[in-house]
Amino acid sequence: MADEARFVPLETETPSDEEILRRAREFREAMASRRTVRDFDDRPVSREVVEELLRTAGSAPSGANIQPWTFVPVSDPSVKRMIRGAAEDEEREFYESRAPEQWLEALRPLGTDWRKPFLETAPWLVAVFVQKYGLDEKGERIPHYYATESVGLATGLLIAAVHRAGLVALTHTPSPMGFLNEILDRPDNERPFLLLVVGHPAEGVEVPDIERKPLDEIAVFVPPREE
Ligand code: IYR
Repeated sequence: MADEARFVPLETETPSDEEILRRAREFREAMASRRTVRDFDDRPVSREVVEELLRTAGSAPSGANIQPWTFVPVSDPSVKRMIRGAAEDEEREFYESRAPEQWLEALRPLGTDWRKPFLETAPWLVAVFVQKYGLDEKGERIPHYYATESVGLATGLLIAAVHRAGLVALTHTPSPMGFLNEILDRPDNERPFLLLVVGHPAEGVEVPDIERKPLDEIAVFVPPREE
């Protein structure tokens, strides 16, 4: 029966405890140098590279394995120009009137403003959409479970893949992002999740002097309990 659970052996390996610790450290160190960058070089990145990055993103776990994501990579200059225009319209509104003072205060250390030239400079904009529900052949809605969480996981893997490849990314969230459906011709069941700007950093780029929280501020280990 097609919809019964079927299992295949897990492709696995059994590294030693030392090897596991070594790899955990190595990956932690590799990821520690990842930074969000807002100044991009116009050096191209091949479509083949982007395809590999997206395959990694598509390997994320998802609710009921529905894989409720659509990635829309854009490199065409005229489409990038349209996206920049629409994003800057929203961002100008945001910075000049919509954003509460407290929000602007929180953003100050990042040095951002409404101008988004990177939306044209960077070689790729990957619009990430959440499929809120699916559609069967008859156009009936198919429920999706934990769709937003799943797309968040896939995007995290995508960001890690970008870094691992030696590229940089910016998670850009113009708000509202509905213009992405129009410009990129996506259907109503897809909601924009974010726009990932991908490419090479501009020469001599600087990033905000901000810190990551130490482990003891992000993790609370439960002590072993006495019986
Ligand atoms: N979307 C705006 C504002 C912004 C909001 C957050 I939360 C950030 O972490 C960074 C920026 C912009 O892209 O400038």
